[in-house]
Amino acid sequence: MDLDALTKHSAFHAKPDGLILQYGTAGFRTKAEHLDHVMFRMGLLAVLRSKQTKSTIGVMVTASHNPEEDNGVKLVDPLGEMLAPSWEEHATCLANAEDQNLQSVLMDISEKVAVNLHQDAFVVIGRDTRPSSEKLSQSVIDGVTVLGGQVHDYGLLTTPQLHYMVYCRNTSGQYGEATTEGYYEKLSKAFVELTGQAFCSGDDHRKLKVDCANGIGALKLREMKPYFSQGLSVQLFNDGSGGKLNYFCGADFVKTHQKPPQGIEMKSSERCCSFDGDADRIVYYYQDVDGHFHLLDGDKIATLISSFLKELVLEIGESLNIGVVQTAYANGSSTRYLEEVVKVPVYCTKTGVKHLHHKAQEFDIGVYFEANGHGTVLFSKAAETKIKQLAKELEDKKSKAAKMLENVIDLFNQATGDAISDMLVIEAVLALKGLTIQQWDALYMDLPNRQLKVKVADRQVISTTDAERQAVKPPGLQEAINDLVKKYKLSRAFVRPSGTEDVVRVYAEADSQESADSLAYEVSLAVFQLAGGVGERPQSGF
Ligand code: NG1
Ligand code: ZN
Repeated sequence: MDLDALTKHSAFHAKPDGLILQYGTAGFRTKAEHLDHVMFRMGLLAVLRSKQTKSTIGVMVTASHNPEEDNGVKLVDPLGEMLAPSWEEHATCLANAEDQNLQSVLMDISEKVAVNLHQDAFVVIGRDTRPSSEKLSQSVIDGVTVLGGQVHDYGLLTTPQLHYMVYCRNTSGQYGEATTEGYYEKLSKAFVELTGQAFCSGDDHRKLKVDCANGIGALKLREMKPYFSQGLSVQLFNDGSGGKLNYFCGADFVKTHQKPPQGIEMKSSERCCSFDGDADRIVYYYQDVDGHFHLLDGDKIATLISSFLKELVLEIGESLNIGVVQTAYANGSSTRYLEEVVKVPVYCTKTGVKHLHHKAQEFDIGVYFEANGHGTVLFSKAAETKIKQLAKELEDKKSKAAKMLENVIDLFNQATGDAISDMLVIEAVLALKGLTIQQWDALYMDLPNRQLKVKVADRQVISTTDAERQAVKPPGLQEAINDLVKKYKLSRAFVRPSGTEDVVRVYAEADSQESADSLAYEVSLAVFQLAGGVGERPQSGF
């Protein structure tokens, strides 16, 4: 380790006084102007992680659905997964070290994780379209090179594309070719093959309007369009040519406000979807003939996909177990439908895809989706081998179903949730089953719900248990929530500190929108009073 070079370069990436950040559900995330030192240091950390795992590590510069002024960074582990939890602590320590202690903190971490400093290191980098992303990714590169690591800068990529690149590189190309063309070809080939089995019911079925949140999704989907044009025609909106990133558009806006994005022309019954700012989330929606807006979120997606997979598994007659993983934000109706109608076991984990991903790995086929539209399907190696073997057998119903499953395996980004890959799977399933978006929507009725945010002095005063469904601290809060919930029918509510914003999130659902709104408001007040609310008291009426 060239310590002189480290000292010299870290001086160019000085840490602002008093700034403390935490590696949260999606890495570090805050105002872009505060992140330069964090980027440099994450470059350093990526080198250590690469040396320790003897693998390529990814660094993604993005703040997903946050406003354009924000930015963020996260590390991607060898198989495309989120950074291991013990390393999140090292990331937090390194990011918060005072400049004069940087060297010693770095040495401490190297010792703790027993890194062989002579091992080679390789780091790949991607970034979203934020104005601050290019400069910040240069700071990551600076961090990697100062520790002697090699870098490949992919430049503009969606978050899931970077996960894909990392996975490909660490499996010697077995998973796919580590280029954007490799990604486009792999997914498109599987999509065209799969939809080729569908009974063609008119052109309209194969048209989709996509709100790209004025983000990276627009660039990449535009590049990819020609590869799958045989099976689907997409029309791009909020493609970044005019509007601001995530501003009144994108999956997060549509999900939280439960209304259409600006900048998209929706005719009645047309199928539309929205990506978020880094294209790892997707939600669908349409307007009915009476002008009412209908949202099909991650729960509806999980339901559609699980039913489809269950049918195929029954068809091939193998005992492959399917499990669905959700979080506390999943609509109660979706959980009921999955358990009672689709008849698949459903599990609840803490918020943050790393938790869902981890749980989903326990099944032959693990379907996981957050209600906000972030998710994918994982196939175990054993299931994949079995399916591929069956697909090779002579033409019969069984091998046909196995071939379709094989396409589905190729279509899902096995490393992480991916808006583009999820979109193609959903489009294929709708085409194969001949379903309109209304029919899909009618599988079950969402319980009315409301999500709110409360500002408190220190959101860590709230701690939770039971996959975040119960607050254990501060004292009295859970009792207060229990009493409020009792006042409403079919009701449920919970609170948790956000991992990406300085707020406490409140969720409530009940038998009517008025009840869900009023319950969410009352729970917000309880949080404000019992957990040190700051600023304006929560207001009723939305
Ligand atoms: P936080 O801010 O911890 O609630 C949000 C989402 C997560 C996840 C992360 C990462 C909700 C309620 N929370 O986390 O599901 O997607 O951002 O982007 O949607
Ligand atoms: Zn995202």
